[in-house]
Amino acid sequence: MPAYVGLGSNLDDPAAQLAMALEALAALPDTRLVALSGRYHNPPMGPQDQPDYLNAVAGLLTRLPAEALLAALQGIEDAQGRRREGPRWGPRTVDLDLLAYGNTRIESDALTLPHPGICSRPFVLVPLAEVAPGLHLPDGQSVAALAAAADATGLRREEP
Ligand code: A4P
Ligand code: MG
Repeated sequence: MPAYVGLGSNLDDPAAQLAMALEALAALPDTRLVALSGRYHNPPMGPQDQPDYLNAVAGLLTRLPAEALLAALQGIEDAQGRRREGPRWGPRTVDLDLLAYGNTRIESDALTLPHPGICSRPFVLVPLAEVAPGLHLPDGQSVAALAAAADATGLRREEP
């Protein structure tokens, strides 16, 4: 199954946090890391009294079920010292969001697919369109079109 993971960090050397998370993604069982966007510096969404974020999107091919993949992502967050207390949208060492898992739609307590933030977040749309320009969300929206219409003024791209 093709799956897309959004990575974000704004604490404890974000570039190193993203690199570590990518290594862990590449090492997941029954999973291959097949695509990686550039890294984007951008100002925080949510509380403004926190450092800027570094965001990227990874493309996976996986045989893990969606729930198991989410659990694995949370395991990587925990291994990198992610603390779950603190304000909503507060700073974090690493945040791994499962953006899309094939064409699957899920709405359970633990997992919403596609991730509800995709359409409103330029720091997700722009790197996602980079790795998956032909992707359509289950409702038919084109990720490339959404990215082209997004306000990307705050995004500054670095090579992967
Ligand atoms: N969950 C449900 N569906 C999913 C999914 N598709 N992927 C549940 C990941 N998690 C999913 O997540 C809270 C719960 O969501 C989990 O228990 C999981 O079962 P979390 O990562 O523990 O909490 P969170 O990340 O603090 O909450 P939230 O509301 O998901 O925050 P976001 O949306 O991740 O936003 N600004 C910039 N510039 N860049 C960023 O990356 N990120 C955030 C966090 C805030 N501001 C940012 C950025
Ligand atoms: Mg999250």
